[in-house]
Amino acid sequence: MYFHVLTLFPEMITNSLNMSIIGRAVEKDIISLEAVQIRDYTLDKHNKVDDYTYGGGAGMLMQAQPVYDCCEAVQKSIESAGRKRSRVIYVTPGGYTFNQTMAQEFSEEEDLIFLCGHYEGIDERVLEEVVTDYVSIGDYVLTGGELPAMVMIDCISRFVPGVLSNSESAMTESFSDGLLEYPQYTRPEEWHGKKVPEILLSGHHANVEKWRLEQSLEKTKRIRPDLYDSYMEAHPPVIKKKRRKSTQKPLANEETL
Ligand code: 6GU
Repeated sequence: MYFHVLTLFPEMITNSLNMSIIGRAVEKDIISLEAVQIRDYTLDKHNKVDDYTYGGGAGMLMQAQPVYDCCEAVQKSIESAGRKRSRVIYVTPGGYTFNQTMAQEFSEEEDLIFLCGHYEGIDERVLEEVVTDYVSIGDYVLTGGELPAMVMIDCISRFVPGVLSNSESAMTESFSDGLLEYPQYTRPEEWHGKKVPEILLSGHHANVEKWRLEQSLEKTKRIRPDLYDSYMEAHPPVIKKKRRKSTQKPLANEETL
């Protein structure tokens, strides 16, 4: 999978996503990460990429021309490599909120272009022409789109085959089944006077699984009642009815029927 990040601060991208699991995937050529300097595409003789907003108001806006030419150059390079034009994600607090389902959907693309704004944003006219998806990472405001782009690239990459090792994929993680993760422990058995829950030392696999599910349910109900309600809707509790033999004494209220 090919990620392209259009930004005024390419080092933010290249200096951060070169480590750990994502760094390993880049080394192994499972994903490729290219940061493109938007400023390199300005036709302004002073290399300017921003200007005041029409109608007034604080702050500067990124101009249409460098953003458009930068994005078109990347699209052309994708097409000349024999791949189809890419979706373009504008990283903005004014977009749809990113989630695990969107990450999975994006991971099925061969290329993704992330457009990172700075200053007060980007001229609306170029957004209308190049952007296919408007995506935010949550209800708070950051100074630029680079961190959100990195968050999304990290999350999307986890769905790309070969990025996670078997043990990394097998890990039961928060959101993978709609519940928050249960607590986990490693050696030593006692630390700061705190003991590892007895059941985890029992070797009784079924009881361990039952305990973990209970822990997940309790934690989700407390911290994320919204997720808990969705989970319960999708997994209604199974009520085992006791089958009553016809020879048994009728129920108290049955005689009145
Ligand atoms: Cl995608 N961009 C910026 N600048 N701030 C944000 C955001 C995006 N998502 C949440 N806050």
